[in-house]
Amino acid sequence: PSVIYLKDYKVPPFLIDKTELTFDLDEATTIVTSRLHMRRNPAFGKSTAPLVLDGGEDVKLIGVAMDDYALPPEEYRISEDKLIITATADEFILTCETLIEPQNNTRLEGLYRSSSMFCTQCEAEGFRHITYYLDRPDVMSVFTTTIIADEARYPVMLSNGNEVERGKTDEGKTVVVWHDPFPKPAYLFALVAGDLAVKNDVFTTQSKRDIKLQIFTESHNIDKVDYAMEALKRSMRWDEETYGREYDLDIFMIVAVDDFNMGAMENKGLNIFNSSCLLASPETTTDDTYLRVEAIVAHEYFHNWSGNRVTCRDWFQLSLKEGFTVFRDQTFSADMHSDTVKRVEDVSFLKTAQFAEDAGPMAHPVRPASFIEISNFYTLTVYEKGAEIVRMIHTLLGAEKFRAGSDLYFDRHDGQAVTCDDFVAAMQDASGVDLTQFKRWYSQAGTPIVTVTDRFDEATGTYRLTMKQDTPATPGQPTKLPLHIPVRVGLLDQQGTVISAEVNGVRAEDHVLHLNASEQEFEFSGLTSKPVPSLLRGFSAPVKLRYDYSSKDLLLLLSSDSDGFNRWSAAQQLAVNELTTLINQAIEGQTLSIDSQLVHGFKALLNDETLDPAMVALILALPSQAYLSELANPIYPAAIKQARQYLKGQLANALETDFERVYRQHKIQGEYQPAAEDIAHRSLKNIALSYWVESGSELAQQELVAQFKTANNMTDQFAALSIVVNTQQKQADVLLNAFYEQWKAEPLVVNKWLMLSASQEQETALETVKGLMEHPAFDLKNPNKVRSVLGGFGQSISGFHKMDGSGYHFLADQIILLNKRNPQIASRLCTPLTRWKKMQPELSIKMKAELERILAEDLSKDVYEVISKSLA
Ligand code: BAL
Ligand code: ZN
Repeated sequence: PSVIYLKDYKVPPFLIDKTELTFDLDEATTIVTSRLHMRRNPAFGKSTAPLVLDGGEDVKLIGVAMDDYALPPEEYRISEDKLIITATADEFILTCETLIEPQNNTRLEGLYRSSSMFCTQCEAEGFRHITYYLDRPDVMSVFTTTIIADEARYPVMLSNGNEVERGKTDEGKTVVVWHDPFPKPAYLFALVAGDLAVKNDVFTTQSKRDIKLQIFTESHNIDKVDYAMEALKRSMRWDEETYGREYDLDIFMIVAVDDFNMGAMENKGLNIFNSSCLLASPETTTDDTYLRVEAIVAHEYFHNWSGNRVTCRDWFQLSLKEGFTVFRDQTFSADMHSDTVKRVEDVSFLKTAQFAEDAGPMAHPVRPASFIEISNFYTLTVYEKGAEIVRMIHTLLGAEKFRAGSDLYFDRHDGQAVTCDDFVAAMQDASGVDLTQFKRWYSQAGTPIVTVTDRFDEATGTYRLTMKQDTPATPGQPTKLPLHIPVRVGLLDQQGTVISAEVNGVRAEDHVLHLNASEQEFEFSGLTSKPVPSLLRGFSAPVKLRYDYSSKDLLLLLSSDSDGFNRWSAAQQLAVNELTTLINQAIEGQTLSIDSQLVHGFKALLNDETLDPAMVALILALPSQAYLSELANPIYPAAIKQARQYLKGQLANALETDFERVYRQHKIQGEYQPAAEDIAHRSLKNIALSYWVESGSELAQQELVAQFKTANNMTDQFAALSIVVNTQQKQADVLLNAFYEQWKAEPLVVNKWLMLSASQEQETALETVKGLMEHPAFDLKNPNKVRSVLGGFGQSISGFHKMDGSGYHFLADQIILLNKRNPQIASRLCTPLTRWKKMQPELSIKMKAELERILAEDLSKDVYEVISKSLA
């Protein structure tokens, strides 16, 4: 497979001003007719270059005509996936007739069937599986789409924009025409047809236009869209208030589909969602999923401006829309709920998963320089680290100038396909803040390490911080340049009072320091004693911070810092320190033992009623297996598991009565509400219950089973089930069966059941997962089910990391099986195996052998890229 480089970018030789599509939808075959109003691109310069259109091996060309002249076979050729037409005029209408087979489309890219409906997924390069086209984001066109289908089976026929016509063919089929006045790249095209139920609503914009809102689902799910509809309206209002962005079309539609590779897709005016990211009801949906639904509805809606009105010039610029839109959805969720809780969750995820990606063989810059398959670059780096870059710009500019920058960006580039440089230029031009060095964040991969040391000069009352930055080498980037890193810092005195100090003549309690050299010193004056620094407040930059905090310092920050994020961060560091000691003891085969300081810290936490229960719950959750693996090198999975279990057990035994009290205190009476306050109480109650049960209390056990049986919401019921599965193997089977019987008619709940069942820690975990893949509830064609079972299995240390390598072998078999059927999903499944270089030696060689076995197969571009780079 060939490598595509950013440096080779050229503007397109041809443009398509108008795209007219007709879909004759049919069970067996669909005929697509396209009329493309094309002309040579003046920006390309004078040229006689042939017209090269992108297609797919699954697209059969029936005929092609230029200005109604049917081209004979000698006037065009098909080479690999391209349709090449040598002689063209400067301006012409190209008509193409193609045949596709949606029901045989298992890749779920292009037009395919999900349950009884037709739907599409065109980002990044799905449109070429529908018809021949200039399938690149800088070719923006005005689309008119005609759908012809049997109305009895497909009463709902949707595409982008507004419905402009409806009629009948001579054969009695229904014809619906949609027109989208906004020019867009093909990746934003969408079509849906099916027998769907709809929920209608209206949103009145700031300029008093009424927008028709519609959410479509299969009829049995239409009672689960109220929350998404409300979230949509909140998002529309928020984008007006926060960014001044108003919706542009007269109608906004969302459709839920069961078989979907991604979470959701922002097609213009017609978002298509994985049903797992849209449907919600108290009985079937957990708090986490409620929040996820709200965030994804917002994310896709926000793309209407950051992505659709202003789009990407090429796929290397993916973070232009994704990083910015993730930042927008994170801020939205923070505004809807708790700022600190949201920040802790986002940072936790970043430090666990994106840092691991940055340290692995697929590490790449937020704006990659090359790729084989763009689908492999819908990554945590492009999304989450990309959002951190936008957040840093916000920190450097301040809220007001950032808004001026975003206004300028949208005004300047409305209707254009642009680059990350254009985004930064708008921010810089509107604010006057020089972002030249800052732009290195886009091109340099790897997580910078910031090492901080300090000195206090008693005679002058001066406190000095020395900061060094160092970014480790990543594939293709052996050396790195210093970045511009905003480090937000505050100081506390030894009693825990936040103190103000002067930096560069400015006295404040909180300073943003600009670290832009390899090593730099910062001076704080006007102090009377050596302070405790609160570093990287709010996680002001995506870096690994190294500072030699004592446990006493961390406890002080935990109890007293005015920055909520750093209070959590201090607690996490205390727990990581303790767990690191325990992991080392486990690796060495020593008896495990803990320091009592952490117990005292946790006791104080459980008894401080002024704290946000959500924050206490986040701290009690302890650093995850995955995060501890990211920190470790090499990784000993069984030792990490043992250490976490031991620590949890010790805390549970020492604080049994505290956990019982907290559990009882945070029980909520009354109706379920997915509101921040209630979510916080439930999360603390449920984590307290898990510790209380861990202590071995009989009473706790009774409460647990009662909660499972009588809960009026899925959060509580599933929390109880998870505790049972994680702590009591014997009971687990009984309750898992009961749960399945209760919920077998609800596929999204069954997916949660599949995941939990597959993640069990037991000697027979591998047999369990094999059994699940044979279960009637499993379906290899459905990405959610594959992710549930194989993703769940990846969490089972005793299953996946079995010392004989059989867990890895099993996963490799599934990757090979899915490689051709659904390359995107197969490629994602490779991730755990790509970490082989960091595993303990006995496991590392077994993982590597599986990667080599996969590489010997005839691979899709997607899987080939990940596996070959992992072995390089
Ligand atoms: N654009 C793909 C799905 C998303 O990021 O919104
Ligand atoms: Zn997105």
